[in-house]
Amino acid sequence: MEDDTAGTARLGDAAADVLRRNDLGHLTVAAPELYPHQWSWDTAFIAIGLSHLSVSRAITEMSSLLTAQWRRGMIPHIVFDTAPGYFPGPERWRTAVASDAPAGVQTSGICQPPVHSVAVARILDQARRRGGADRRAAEEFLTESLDGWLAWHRWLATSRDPEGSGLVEIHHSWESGMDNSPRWDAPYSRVDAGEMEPFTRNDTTHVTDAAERPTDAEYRRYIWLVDQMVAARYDEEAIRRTIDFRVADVFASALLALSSEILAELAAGAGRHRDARDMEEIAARFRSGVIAAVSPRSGLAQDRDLRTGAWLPTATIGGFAPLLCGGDVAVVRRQRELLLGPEWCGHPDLRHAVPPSTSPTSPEFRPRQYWRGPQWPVITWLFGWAARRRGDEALEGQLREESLRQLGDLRFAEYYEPFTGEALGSRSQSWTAAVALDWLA
Ligand code: 9WN
Repeated sequence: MEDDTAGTARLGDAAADVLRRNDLGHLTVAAPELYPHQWSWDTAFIAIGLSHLSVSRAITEMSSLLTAQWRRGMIPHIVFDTAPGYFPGPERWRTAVASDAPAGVQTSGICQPPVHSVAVARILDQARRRGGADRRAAEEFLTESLDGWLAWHRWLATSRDPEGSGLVEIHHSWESGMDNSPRWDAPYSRVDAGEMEPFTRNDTTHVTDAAERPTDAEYRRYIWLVDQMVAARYDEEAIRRTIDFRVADVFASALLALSSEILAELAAGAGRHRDARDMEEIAARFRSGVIAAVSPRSGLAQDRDLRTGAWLPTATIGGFAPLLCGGDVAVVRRQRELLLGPEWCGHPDLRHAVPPSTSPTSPEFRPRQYWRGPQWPVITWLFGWAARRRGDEALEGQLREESLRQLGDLRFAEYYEPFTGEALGSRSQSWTAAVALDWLA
């Protein structure tokens, strides 16, 4: 990016323009063609970006996601709008078979990582800074929506960790938000997709090169798991008994710890002290779960295949979960060094020194393929934001500067080739534009 005011203004204007173009009024689509619906964790990042343009529009974004909350507390990973063309759509998810799906709105039947309270807190900060009607609206929104966010966290802490391990169990890699990351290769190698209703993918038609997306073999397994959840009528216990993919996700666990800590602060600020204590307990349990998953050898946190009990040591960005939730000073210090070192951001061939999704030194690294190597601006932002919260302004500053240089191409790509800096996946991706706006604020 040009290091001047004009360049900054141009980036801010272009980012705001992406969000305006992707705005359907009540929700912002994750991307114009590839993802024409509302996604759960995208919504949180998008609302953070929107809060710099309009506090009330940011609130609408979060509220419309909450109207799709399932009755036991789950926030679904997709809320479908009417646009055709995304597969799997509501007809494959068939959530009407579930006993707790919401009425009057069509959703998928799984969840995504809980980053929503980060957005609620950010909206509130912005609104308090602006004062007046914005402040009143954001405080009212917090009061009205708090029970929804609390129910979401409680659902994750019980339904997705019934034994109190401190790690969130997922039943599909879509729930991790990092769909084809090599994190999931070993558990997927044990998913044997059998006879199934035929389907046609649409995603590969919306990218320049289909090889930037997951493979057909991966998609068969993705849809196989969807069909298995439908057969279990989305009953969590039945799913645990029957599904071919059960993994403890260390990155989602760190986000649950971090977000619960924030939700505790929000609840305490609203005078809800018992709820605040509950959230602090959840934060402590999942923080410990994440720290216990750190490999002393690699220094990275590991996911765990719950069907075999095996830890999953692949060197992906998911391993830096402790940098999000903290919990052990020595672990965090070692991870910070690792992140900036030659296997990650300090790799000499990187165009921009931001975290690749898989270490370029790992045998599983693929520089152009989705979560197998490319850099995702939203993930860079997340690490920057968590660093700042921890008081590590130096790390945040470095990630911010490099990320802004990457985003200076004004493509707002979903992900970037780490060596060439080429934009990959979708363009005009909403959450990429949103994090640009937040970096600039
Ligand atoms: C499946 C919307 C979503 C992100 C995910 C990203 C990708 C969907 C897909 O797009 O996943 O949920 O169809 O590939 O992996 O993190 O939320 O941007």
